[in-house]
Amino acid sequence: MKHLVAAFILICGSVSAQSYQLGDLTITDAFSYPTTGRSGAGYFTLSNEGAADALLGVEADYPKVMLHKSMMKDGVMTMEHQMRVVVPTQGQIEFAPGGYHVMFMGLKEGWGVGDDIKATLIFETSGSLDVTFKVIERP
Ligand SMILES: [Cu+2]
Repeated sequence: MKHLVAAFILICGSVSAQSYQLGDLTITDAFSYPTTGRSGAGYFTLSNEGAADALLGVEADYPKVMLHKSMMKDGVMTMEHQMRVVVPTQGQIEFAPGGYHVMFMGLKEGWGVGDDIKATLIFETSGSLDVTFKVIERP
């Protein structure tokens, strides 16, 4: 019976089922898209119930991991390295395609649907939080 319940959760649970808590911070919807290249991006929603904090970086088992922000500059989509992403007091920030994202670089092999990308988010005051980015189908 336990097995049946687990299977049911696997099939019906959306990405949002998994959330991660660190003090007043909550991470939901941590996901990535499949990639065949040397880099991949991670996305999530970050809610803050308390005082302002800042995301300083991400650690993972890849040669280079950075916080990036995609933006239009003179009609060209560019990515800018972010040293510090502020998490406002009782606010929410979205890491999503076309905006903030975690950039994983130097991948040896691509990511496929169902892969788990493990990473640690480093916050200025709250400390560090382990999250898993689930690789899901591109919409
Ligand atoms: Cu990027």
